[in-house]
Amino acid sequence: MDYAIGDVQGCFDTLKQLLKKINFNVDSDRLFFLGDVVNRGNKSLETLRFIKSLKENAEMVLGNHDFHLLVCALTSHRPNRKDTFHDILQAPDKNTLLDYLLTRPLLIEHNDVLLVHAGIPPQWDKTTALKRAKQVEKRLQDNRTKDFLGIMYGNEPAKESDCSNEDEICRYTINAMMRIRFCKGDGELEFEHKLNIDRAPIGFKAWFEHENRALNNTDVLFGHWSTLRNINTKHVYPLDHGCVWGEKLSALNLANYETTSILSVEVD
Ligand SMILES: [Mn+2]
Repeated sequence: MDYAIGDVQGCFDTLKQLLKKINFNVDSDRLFFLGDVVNRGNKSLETLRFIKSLKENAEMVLGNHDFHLLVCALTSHRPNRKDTFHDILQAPDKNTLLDYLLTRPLLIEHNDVLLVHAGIPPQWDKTTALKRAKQVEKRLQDNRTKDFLGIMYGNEPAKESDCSNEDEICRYTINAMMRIRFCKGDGELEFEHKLNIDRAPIGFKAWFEHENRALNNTDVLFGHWSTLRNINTKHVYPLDHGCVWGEKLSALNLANYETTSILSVEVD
């Protein structure tokens, strides 16, 4: 069986319980993690080591927290007070773990389903989304990764049409795929608000609510937005169920779309 799993955020004990509940078999099952596998929770190191150890039986897309770890580990950018990935930064196998993250995709196409951490802006069809993701993946893997990571933070350009060079297109792509919640119909991003979906800033909607979305008929599985529940948009599956906030961690069976959830077992 193949499963998509929402944001683990270092909640390794809850992940183990969830895998027990779905009878995860390392020889026959595959796990697709929707990003943010590290940070905020207590066991980022164990979580990342475990996912890497599954080799071809696990895949993951990069989330904003995974990306933040890379930026803090490989540039002069310092972690902030809320970050809990110091265990990885001090680990003897730090470099192999970082290399593992650097070679992860931003977007996975699995059968006809797309898996991404935050979302896909409305103006992108599948070909464009895959092309943009590839552009960033290539830069993360070339020999100037550190320079690249050093200039990828920032909310601008908010609009794809305002991008004037490849670096700006990559920054827009990273912001869109790893951080998007609200945007305009043309894909203009908005990062001031982390509000619930019913309180979109004026002129903006959740990225999947735009009627002109190019991917309206493609199943998209994503994490990142932990307050989303039971939304009415077809083909859109939010799977961050708030594990790190004491709520649930969920696995979606990709064969039948049944969701298995477990309440967080993390202790502060
Ligand atoms: Mn996230």
